[in-house]
Amino acid sequence: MKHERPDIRNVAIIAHVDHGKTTLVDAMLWQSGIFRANETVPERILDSLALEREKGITIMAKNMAIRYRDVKLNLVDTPGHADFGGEVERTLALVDGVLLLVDAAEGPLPQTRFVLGKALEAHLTPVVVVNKIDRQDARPREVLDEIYDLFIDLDATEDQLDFPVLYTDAKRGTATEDPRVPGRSLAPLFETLLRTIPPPRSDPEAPLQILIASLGYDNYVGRLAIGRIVNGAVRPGDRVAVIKRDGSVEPAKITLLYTYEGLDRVEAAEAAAGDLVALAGLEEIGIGETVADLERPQPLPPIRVDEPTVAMIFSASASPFSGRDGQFVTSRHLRERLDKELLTNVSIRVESTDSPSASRVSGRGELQLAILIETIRREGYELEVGKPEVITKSVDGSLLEPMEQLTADCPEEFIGAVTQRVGARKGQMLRVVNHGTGRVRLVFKIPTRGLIGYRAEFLTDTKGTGLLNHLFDGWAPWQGDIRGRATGALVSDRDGQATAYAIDHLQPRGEFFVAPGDPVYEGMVVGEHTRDTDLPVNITKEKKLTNMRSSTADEAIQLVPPRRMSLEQCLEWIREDELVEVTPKALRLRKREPSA
Ligand SMILES: Nc1nc2c(ncn2[C@@H]2O[C@H](COP(=O)(O)OP(=O)(O)OP(=O)(O)O)[C@@H](O)[C@H]2O)c(=O)[nH]1
Ligand SMILES: [Mg+2]
Repeated sequence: MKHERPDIRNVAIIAHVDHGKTTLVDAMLWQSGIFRANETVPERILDSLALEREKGITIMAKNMAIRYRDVKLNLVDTPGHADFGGEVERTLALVDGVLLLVDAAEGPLPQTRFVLGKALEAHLTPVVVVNKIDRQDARPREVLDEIYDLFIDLDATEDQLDFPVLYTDAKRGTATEDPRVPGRSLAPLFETLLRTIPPPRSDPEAPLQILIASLGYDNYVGRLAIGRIVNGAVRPGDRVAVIKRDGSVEPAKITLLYTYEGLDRVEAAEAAAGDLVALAGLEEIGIGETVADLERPQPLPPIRVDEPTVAMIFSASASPFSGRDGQFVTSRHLRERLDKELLTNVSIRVESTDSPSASRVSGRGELQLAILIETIRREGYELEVGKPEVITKSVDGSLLEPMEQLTADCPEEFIGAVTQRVGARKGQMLRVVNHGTGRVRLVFKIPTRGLIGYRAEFLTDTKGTGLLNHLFDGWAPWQGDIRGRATGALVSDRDGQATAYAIDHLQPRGEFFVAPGDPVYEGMVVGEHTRDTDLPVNITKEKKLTNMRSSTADEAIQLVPPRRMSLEQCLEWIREDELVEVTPKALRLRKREPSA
């Protein structure tokens, strides 16, 4: 007989990017009464990392707990961007059900498919929420049909197809069972979750087993292992066994035990099967490992996470400017930082290379790697990174490369431009969906390689009005050559400072990335050439001052403002023989060999 915990529900909130998960969690927190009425609470409070706030996206999954009637609802908010899919996969190991959120206008998108597929595979109970019903272009009925189609396409069982549906306006915090009747609060959602999501069940005879799904850090108590008690119970002070991924078993002691209340972690005297907990004292534990009974240690099935598809070489900076801005600049610093990342980030890999100063870092996409670079840069590191490349594998003697399903949403008038560009990148159109709103959705199958650098082109081609989404779609034989950037680089031929005079004279040659006064060095890429070859330039040339008048004329030069690229744009722009130099203060591009 299984033992049930009617006082607990464990639910993950999953969706495509920007469909409103974190906003809905805000409203759920408010209505559960954890904030005082006059308290000032930032919007999307769970997006607490600096980069999450800046980019307006969730990067890491986060736990919280709210009380509704007599039930504790452990909720996990997950990221919707495909590059952070690993966060969703590890989260699903903690819960018994999912709240699948879908935008009432956009409908299911690639990541909706990915997260729902994972949830159905794990036999989790779904509750469907159609969000943003306040949107002018909301089409809730059609979207619900699309959701049914998606469930069927993913081979959902009869039980799973029997999901309840709610319509929400997460911004106002309302839910309703009928889209024609406006909701007044989230009560219908809370009631549905309590009724539908099964309470955690455990085997009362089984020894202690806790599955660790993430790691945290507390300044006072050190490493925290966060996971779900699958069987048994724990108290602080308990002696336990840690079962490592390789099967080895090590004794350990739990020094402190926490459960979740609202957004806080609170110390607990005991916790039992079904609850989500954080444990201190287990210094050596990793994600996917089991905390078990000391006398009868039995491992739980490991957490499965999809393989990385994109890799980049990270090296200690070899730039002439190395050490000017950063606190951590050596290859040892960098390697230690990357090793630390491996402890908490389940979906990246770090490998050594032939060069002692370089590591090969792989992940789910350019954005995931760019976020990692941006994070360590802000911690004071300097490094340089090469062009993102796809991970290939060889099966029975043939070379395979990762493929993606690409969804492009744009106004009808751009279909031609988009199709042509995707075609050149070896994309094949699978279908066109026209909702009759003037916008269309084009679905392609394309090598992951063809996507590198495509986002910028797509935004230009659609005059900034397009939406691009992609999802890993398996492996296929190598699709042949794809042409990269069509332009060469303008390369500084000496060290010095860029001058207005030089830039003014060189302007017809291309577009510059630097402004007068910027320090430059030999081999640094200072602009994009209009032709496909690289061009060495002297960007430091000063006008000979013959008299007062010419020097004032110099100041009157009208320069085109430089193109300042973000880290992601730099990564998309570079070729194989170029690098992005990253410091806490600057991003520079350079040739691998100064005078190539
Ligand atoms: N009109 C309207 N806008 C909403 C609603 N819910 C969320 N939004 C907006 O949608 C945007 C994205 O919301 P988030 O809550 O960050 O979405 P998310 O699903 O958490 O995004 P990721 O975590 O990055 O995948 C924000 O600008 C919200 O204000 C809604 O019900 N109606
Ligand atoms: Mg979010």
